[in-house]
Amino acid sequence: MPSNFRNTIPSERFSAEKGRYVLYINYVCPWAHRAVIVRALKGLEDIIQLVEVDGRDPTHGWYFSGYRGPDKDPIYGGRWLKELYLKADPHYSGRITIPVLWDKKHATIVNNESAEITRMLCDAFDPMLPLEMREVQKGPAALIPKHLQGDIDQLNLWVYDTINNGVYKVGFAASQAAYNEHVAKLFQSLDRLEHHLSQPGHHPYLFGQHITEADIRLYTTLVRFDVAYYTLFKCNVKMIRLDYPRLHAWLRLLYWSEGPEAAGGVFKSTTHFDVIKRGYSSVIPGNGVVPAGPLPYIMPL
Ligand SMILES: N[C@@H](CCC(=O)N[C@@H](CS)C(=O)NCC(=O)O)C(=O)O
Repeated sequence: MPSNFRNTIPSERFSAEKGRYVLYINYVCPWAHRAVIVRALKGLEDIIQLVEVDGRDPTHGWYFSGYRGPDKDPIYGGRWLKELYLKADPHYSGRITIPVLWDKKHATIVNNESAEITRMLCDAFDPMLPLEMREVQKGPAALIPKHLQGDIDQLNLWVYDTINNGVYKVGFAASQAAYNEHVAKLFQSLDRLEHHLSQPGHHPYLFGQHITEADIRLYTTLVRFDVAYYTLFKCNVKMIRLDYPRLHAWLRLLYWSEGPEAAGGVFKSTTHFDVIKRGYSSVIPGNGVVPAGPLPYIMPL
């Protein structure tokens, strides 16, 4: 029975401590990208170590390639991410996925579910941050303001099912019928978001004047849409840049933002288009040739 690494910080076993945890990520991955953005927006760079796992082998999974990121695990010296999973649970037989939030103290995985890691990072380390960085202190500018939590959760739910995960259901559909079903749901949801952004209190960001967790979760999928999912995952009914003016404006606002709301430009600095294009080209059956366009990868503001 595969383990589930679904622990929480803070908890009795996993207290919030500086220098204790490591976030293993890859820049192709939209799930890892969420956690990377929240870590930066919350100013957790000195509190949680970030390690890039660049290589992916079809048989053994993620490894430290040395091409991007280190050529071995900086904590234990291993070559494969799998080694960390097996250290955490010698009987582990599930998928070896990123992101991984690792605890150096107990030498184990705290959590490997991006939605939970992302949510945790929003406030778990707040007691060690300056007052103005804490969720409670930020009120309406918090990543998950109290009064919006229900709305954010609700939006996250259908965005996850039909968009974040939806693009994968389309891209890996095993039959025409499955493809037809999921591609229809994907574009219905994008249409719904386009409408959402036209409603009062729902722009420039999804819930008004401030970036919330919902924006971050949607961003990591939509910034990959035109450059990867449109061609490589056959999500090609419409393009964000050509067919969704409000979503396109929202996407560019986040990408190009260099103000304090984006921690000086974290959306842009963590979006590596070449890595994304090469990564998705290699997971789709074929010869790995990377498509040239669309150019530019993201339009100016
Ligand atoms: N539910 C997981 C999914 C993470 C996930 O699927 N990550 C991909 C990279 S984008 C992965 O590591 N795949 C490796 C595999 O499935 O073998 C999460 O959101 O954290």
